Amino acid sequence: MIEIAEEVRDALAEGAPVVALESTIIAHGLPYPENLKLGKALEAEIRSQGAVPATIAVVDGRACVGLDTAGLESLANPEIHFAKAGAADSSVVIAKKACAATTVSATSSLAAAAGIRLFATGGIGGVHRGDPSDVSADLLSLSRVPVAVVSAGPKAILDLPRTVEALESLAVLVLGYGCDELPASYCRDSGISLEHRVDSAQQAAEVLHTRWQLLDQGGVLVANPAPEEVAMPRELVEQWIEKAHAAAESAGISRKALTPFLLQFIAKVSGGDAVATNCALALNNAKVAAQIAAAYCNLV
Ligand code: PSU
Ligand code: MN
Repeated sequence: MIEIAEEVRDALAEGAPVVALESTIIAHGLPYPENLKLGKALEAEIRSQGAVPATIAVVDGRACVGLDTAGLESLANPEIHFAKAGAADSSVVIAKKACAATTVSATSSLAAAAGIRLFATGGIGGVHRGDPSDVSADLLSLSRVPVAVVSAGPKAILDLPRTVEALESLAVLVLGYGCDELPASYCRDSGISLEHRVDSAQQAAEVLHTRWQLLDQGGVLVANPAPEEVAMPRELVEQWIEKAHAAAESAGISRKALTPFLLQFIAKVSGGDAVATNCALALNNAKVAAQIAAAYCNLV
């Protein structure tokens, strides 16, 4: 059974806004202690917008929707092992009573099962560069579950044109949030234009309401660019990404380990700047997700 924290359950029962948060970004996407700081700050940001946060992870086989402080602390602790679980892995880690951080794909399935519609993260997975067969399960999950993921677009390390094509094939709606160009996590620009744009939480909520209540369709990527003050120039980020891929190749890293490896490499080579940007954009996504959740609640 999914364990929904009392506060989250109460909010859902009252029709109050709830925002889901993933745990892989904390366990595998950021170094300690920045990861713990971010985990707490994301929850605080959602609360300050009047919504209830629900960080999702598997703890000793319990599928938790809403973690307490101790849960967040163990997730962020580098000495406690949390596996990285995508949607396909969740049943195994739950049945084996293991601990796992959930990726966007696993988190969105659990959020949907709990009745949560809005979900915030940093950047989503997609099609990897150099290996178009390495496609994140994030994309298929988004196509299936009626959840809106507010992110700063796909991660910059990915093959962005192929990622956008895949999203289109899977009928995932990509909504630019105040932008006409696909943002790519650290960077506000990608050179890829978007067809659909909204300019407020209210407009976004109206699209979501139509998509789910009228059309019974699947997930949405709300692409919210990193704030200007923290966004990084594309040329600089591209240099890091090239180095990161070369390092991954010579170390023989692929598949599931690839994304964490690339992110860790970039965190180091940027002298911590990429970590600061990733945290700031994730916080901005949490804020927008909470605002959209509030507007959505008023429509249903
Ligand atoms: N965004 C980040 N850091 C992360 C992730 C996203 O800034 O660690 C995680 C998310 O959980 C996402 C996952 O679902 O990376 C994608 O991994 P993969 O490419 O292996 O599917
Ligand atoms: Mn992969």
